Amino acid sequence: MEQSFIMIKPDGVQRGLVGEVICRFEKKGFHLKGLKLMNVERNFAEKHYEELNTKPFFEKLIEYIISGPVVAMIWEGKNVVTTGRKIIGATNPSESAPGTIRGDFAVEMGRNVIHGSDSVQSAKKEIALWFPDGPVNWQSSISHWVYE
Ligand code: DAT
Ligand code: MG
Repeated sequence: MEQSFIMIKPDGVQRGLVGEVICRFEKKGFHLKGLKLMNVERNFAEKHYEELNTKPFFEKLIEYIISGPVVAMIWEGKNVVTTGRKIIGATNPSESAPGTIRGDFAVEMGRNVIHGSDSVQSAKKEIALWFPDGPVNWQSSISHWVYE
């Protein structure tokens, strides 16, 4: 089953949005397969965002990600990568639709509350980086009420 790496950024943690974010993924029918609250080191944040390291906003982005604890999660379910990005909303909160996490809770690109993997391939890479021991092995006992 497909998995995505979802991270609540420091602003989301500070603003008390952890429960709200988890609630949206849970209620959708996705299953939580990994969860931890952690402070990330600069090197680690740079590795996570290595594809953006030539962008002019890179340094600001790293400072933001290391400015407080983040909640790192693995979510599992059918099309969770694409659907997770829809739940999260567009990168720039001024363009994120109402009803999305960024559309409902964010104003600025540099304070956009949450990260979600942009492809199955990057999800695999990000999960390996953030969860070197892999996901927690469990199966939801109500899966047959979500999946036909
Ligand atoms: P996303 O987080 O939607 O996957 P991304 O991977 O392109 O977006 O960029 C990572 C983060 O970097 C994004 O959440 C906010 C920030 N960012 C992206 N583009 C930016 C820009 N043009 N100016 C400032 N910050 C930007
Ligand atoms: Mg991205």
